[in-house]
Amino acid sequence: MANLLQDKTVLILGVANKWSIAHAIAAAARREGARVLLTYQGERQRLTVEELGAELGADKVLACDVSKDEELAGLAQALQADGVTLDAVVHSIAFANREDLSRPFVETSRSGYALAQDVSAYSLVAVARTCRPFMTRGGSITTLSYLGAVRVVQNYNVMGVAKAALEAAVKYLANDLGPAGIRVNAISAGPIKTASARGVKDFGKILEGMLAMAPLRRNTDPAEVADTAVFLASDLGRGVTGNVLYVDGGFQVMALAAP
Ligand code: 1JT
Repeated sequence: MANLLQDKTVLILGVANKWSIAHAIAAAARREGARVLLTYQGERQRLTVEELGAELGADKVLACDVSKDEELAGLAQALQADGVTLDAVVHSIAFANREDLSRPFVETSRSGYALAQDVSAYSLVAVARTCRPFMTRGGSITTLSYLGAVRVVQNYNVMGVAKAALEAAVKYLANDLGPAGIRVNAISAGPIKTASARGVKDFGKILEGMLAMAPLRRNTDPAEVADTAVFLASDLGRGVTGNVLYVDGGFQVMALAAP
């Protein structure tokens, strides 16, 4: 492609392994000539992300558990110390307790609800606030969502409610940061077999249903989600903010599948 991110620095949060959507986004950003910074969650993940970062040609790998204010402050300190200016930030982070993605939604505990909201939705607000001082040329913040935010998808449950909050946060952040030239958007990806999804009950059936119903008749490839993230991070996306872009083979428009 055409060096769409030449001379840009992109911070990517959420690389956990090579199946992570964030990993595909990092690879696409590098392909387009970006300088890439990665973060990892906790010491347990450090070596893995450092190795992936080296393979990807990432410039830096920084600590940041988004559920801890001290770690967000630490990230800011590290960016400050390196004199970094950020052009784009990708937030590809979510968490919920396994049992909350299988039991009926009505059974969700207060603590399970709060955890999903904190890690999956509030963290975008905290990351935006942390990164804003480094986005002095303006830029782009992109997060990842899923259709369960706006429709009932069996078992998505507490994550659906967290993604609904995330998509609303995208709009409020777009309004706050727009005057500084910072755009905020979400990509609503079709279901992808990441490590997080692997443990989900009946995930294979979700992928099969997608294959049968989506206009493109195939599952979502992390690389096509990554290319949309590149578009949003690049100057090509300069007029797009406060939006949710569906990268799902068109699944979202369907009501019933063709016979
Ligand atoms: C999390 C998990 C966030 C799985 C996720 C997720 N966002 C999308 N998926 C995949 C998925 C999961 C379910 C689903 C459809 C897609 C795992 C735990 C951490 C947060 O249900 C139809 C349950």
